[in-house]
Amino acid sequence: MSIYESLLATSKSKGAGYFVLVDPDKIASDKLPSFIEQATEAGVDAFLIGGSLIVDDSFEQCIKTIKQHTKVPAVIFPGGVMQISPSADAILFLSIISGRNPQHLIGDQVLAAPIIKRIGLEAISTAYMLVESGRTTSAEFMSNTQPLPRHKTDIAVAHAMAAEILGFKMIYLEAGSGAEQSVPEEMIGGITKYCSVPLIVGGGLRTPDDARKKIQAGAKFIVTGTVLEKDNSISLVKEFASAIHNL
Ligand code: 1GP
Repeated sequence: MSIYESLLATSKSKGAGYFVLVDPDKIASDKLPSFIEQATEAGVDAFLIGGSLIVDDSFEQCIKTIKQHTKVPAVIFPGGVMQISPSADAILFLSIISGRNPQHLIGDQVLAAPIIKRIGLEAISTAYMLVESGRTTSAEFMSNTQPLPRHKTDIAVAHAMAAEILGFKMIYLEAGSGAEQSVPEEMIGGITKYCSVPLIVGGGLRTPDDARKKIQAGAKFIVTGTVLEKDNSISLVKEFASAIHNL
């Protein structure tokens, strides 16, 4: 079974899936092993690894450490073409379809594809849709794209329809890491009403109740990152996992 199929099966059996984002720049390497082990025990369904800016060479080591300490899939969520590794289980092969920057629509993908094919890494084609979230996020600034207006559900739905017709396997509806406001439930509901592509929702989720609302609106996977970075709080991971699973 592919990682993609196993993630879908997990989401189906648990009601929704819980992904924890690990930014190698934001967790101390000596804290990573115990965080991964405890988060696995708390019920995390996959670890996403990546960041808009990775300023040291910790990326490869971070994936290796994660693989040593859990059987839960380690999936690259690349902030750029340098973030590809044979040590991971899969990569979200992203195209920023909310923007009109050709580099992020197809340019980076052309650079990355031969590497991914050569190393035999499972690529999960993912339509990445950035949504306006109150202030400029790193993803918005670094991708040099304009996010979708947060109150224009019809525009977001049309983008998601295009993603479905183009054959993307996932849609990642993203407010941006540390976003002031998370993605509106109305937008999630609009997209899932018209599109059957599994929806990942992340950015600015601070409480288990925030996550619960996104699932009730139709999200199949939830991502948290920033909220866990302060003290790598395992009790909070547990609370998120129980809010997300079996609603
Ligand atoms: C960012 O969606 C992820 O790409 C997670 O966002 O860091 O705000 O949880 P947070």
